Amino acid sequence: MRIDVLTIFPEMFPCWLGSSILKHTIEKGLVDIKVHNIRDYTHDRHHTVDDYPYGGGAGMIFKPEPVFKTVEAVKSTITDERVLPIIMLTPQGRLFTQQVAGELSAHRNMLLICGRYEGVDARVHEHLVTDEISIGDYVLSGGELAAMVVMESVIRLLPGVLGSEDSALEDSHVAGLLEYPQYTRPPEYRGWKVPEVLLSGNHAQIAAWRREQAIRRTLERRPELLEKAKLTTKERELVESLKNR
Ligand code: 6GU
Repeated sequence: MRIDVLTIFPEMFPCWLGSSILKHTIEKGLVDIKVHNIRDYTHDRHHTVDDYPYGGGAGMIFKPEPVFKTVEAVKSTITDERVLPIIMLTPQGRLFTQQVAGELSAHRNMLLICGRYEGVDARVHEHLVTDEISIGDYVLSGGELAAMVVMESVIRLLPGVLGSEDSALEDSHVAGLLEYPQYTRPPEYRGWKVPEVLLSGNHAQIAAWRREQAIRRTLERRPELLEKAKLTTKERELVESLKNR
């Protein structure tokens, strides 16, 4: 997958790009990330990317021209003819979830535009972008951190990125449940013991225990997730009995 990121703060990306898992993924050629500075696509002496809002109000608004110019320049370097999602990161977007990450991971290319909190000229939204994504109901000053969040969750779903192919399947949220608790050595630490079943070597019992723990944890922390989770009749009964305690 190739990802092009458009930003006015390109200096925010190298540290994240150099972090270990991502670095290996890039070196293996599984993903290619290109960061573009929108300011490089301005033509005035001051490299202006924003301006005051028509009608008044606080903050500055991204001008349309530098954004259109950057997208058009980047698009002209993409030879693959499959659909190219042009995604704006903005608190006005649809909510980013594991399912959206899965959708995006199927594309050959994607283009991410880091918006800014105060706003982007509406013509960019109306005539340039194909999708708008928010990473949650809180406000960031710009879309850069959101773009990194989206990229990191999408990239780990690409074939060959994770060591064992099925480890992404066990993640929280994939099955609609939170993950069960994990333990490593020692078997006893400060008097706190690892649950006996995990030391038993009985794989069926371990799987059953983990499943139940995942359900209990989800009920306790994120009960709304259980409505959409795929549970057996027996598991639904367990949920009801736990609720009625
Ligand atoms: Cl994508 N951008 C900004 N500026 N704030 C956000 C966000 C995005 N998602 C949640 N808050």
